[in-house]
Amino acid sequence: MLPGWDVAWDEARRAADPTGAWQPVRISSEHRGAYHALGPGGVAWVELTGKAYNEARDKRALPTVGDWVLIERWDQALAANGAGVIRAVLPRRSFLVRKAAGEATAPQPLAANVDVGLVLTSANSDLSPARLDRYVGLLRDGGIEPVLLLSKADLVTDPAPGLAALASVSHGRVLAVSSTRGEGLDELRAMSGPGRTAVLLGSSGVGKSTLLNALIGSHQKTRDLRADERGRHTTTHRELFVAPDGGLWIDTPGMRELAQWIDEGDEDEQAFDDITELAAGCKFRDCRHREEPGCAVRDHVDAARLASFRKLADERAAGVVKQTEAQRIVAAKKARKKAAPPAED
Ligand SMILES: Nc1nc2c(ncn2[C@@H]2O[C@H](COP(=O)(O)OP(=O)(O)OP(=O)(O)O)[C@@H](O)[C@H]2O)c(=O)[nH]1
Ligand SMILES: [Mg+2]
Ligand SMILES: [Zn+2]
Repeated sequence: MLPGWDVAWDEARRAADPTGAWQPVRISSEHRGAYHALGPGGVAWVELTGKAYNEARDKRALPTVGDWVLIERWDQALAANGAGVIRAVLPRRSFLVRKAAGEATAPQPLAANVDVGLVLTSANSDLSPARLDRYVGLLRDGGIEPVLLLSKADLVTDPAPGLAALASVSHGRVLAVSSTRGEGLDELRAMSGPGRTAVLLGSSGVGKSTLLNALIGSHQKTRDLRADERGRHTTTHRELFVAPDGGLWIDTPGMRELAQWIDEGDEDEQAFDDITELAAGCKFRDCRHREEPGCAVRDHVDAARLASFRKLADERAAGVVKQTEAQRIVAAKKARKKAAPPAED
């Protein structure tokens, strides 16, 4: 079995599947309604039935990266004979979900069954207490231990002030790391390590994928600073990797705004970083800076600027609806294809 599987998971499996007919595997990435899963024998495609997909109340009811799921026809899926069918999602031990912003959006699950959330801030750039505080809040809400990392520690002469600033945001652990010098890697492996799952979080370019490569020797794409790619996301989707020592690590694309739930390669809200910072002072976490009471943004941002921010938010909201509908249609089509009687068995 995959590292991380234990007696308690085995019990959960028996409760969901008393005859033991289905194979437990772990979701490693998500691709518009279909999934890659890691299990005995390697990686294979798995997917939900159209019925299960359509019955899901919102995205929280669907499998996400890190979920343990039970699969029918795993062996065929491994042999690349179509996709395995997800029959059950085992109850989650922890669950990282990004909050919704605005009425047309819905909560977005980021990862399930994670033990440690590593939030990176690069030592050579300004730290944003508001943003870090949101990460810490989301992690704690999801039952995940937050650890704040000062990344690229080799770029400063003294990491102590940076670490002190991080410590003032979270009462949890803080650690300086340098992927180029290999500093802090042993401490990180000790925090997560065999059988445990860690998720790497933080803005684009802070060095999440580079750190993962240093930790586990995987081949995640990292940004080439020689190319002019400022603001571009290098990692484009969330993915679970298994380290040689049996530690499990989830890489994520940088997120600029945690309350927004379109991630994966979105950059225009960078232009509104000032609003994002001020928004930390709003009474409501999901404040849209319109009519909400206790808004800290409305009175401090120039009207024209606020108008363009709202326009972007509206476009987003419309885009969100389109995107989920498109995903639904793709999944339904696939499910119909699968529902056709198979040639054999
Ligand atoms: N000096 C130094 N540079 C680093 C370190 N870690 C990463 N970098 C550089 O920072 C840049 C961004 O690193 P990535 O690992 O691609 O950043 P990321 O957080 O994965 O970014 P996204 O995938 O876009 O979210 C690359 O050019 C790295 O070489 C480090 O420890 N020290
Ligand atoms: Mg990356
Ligand atoms: Zn507000």
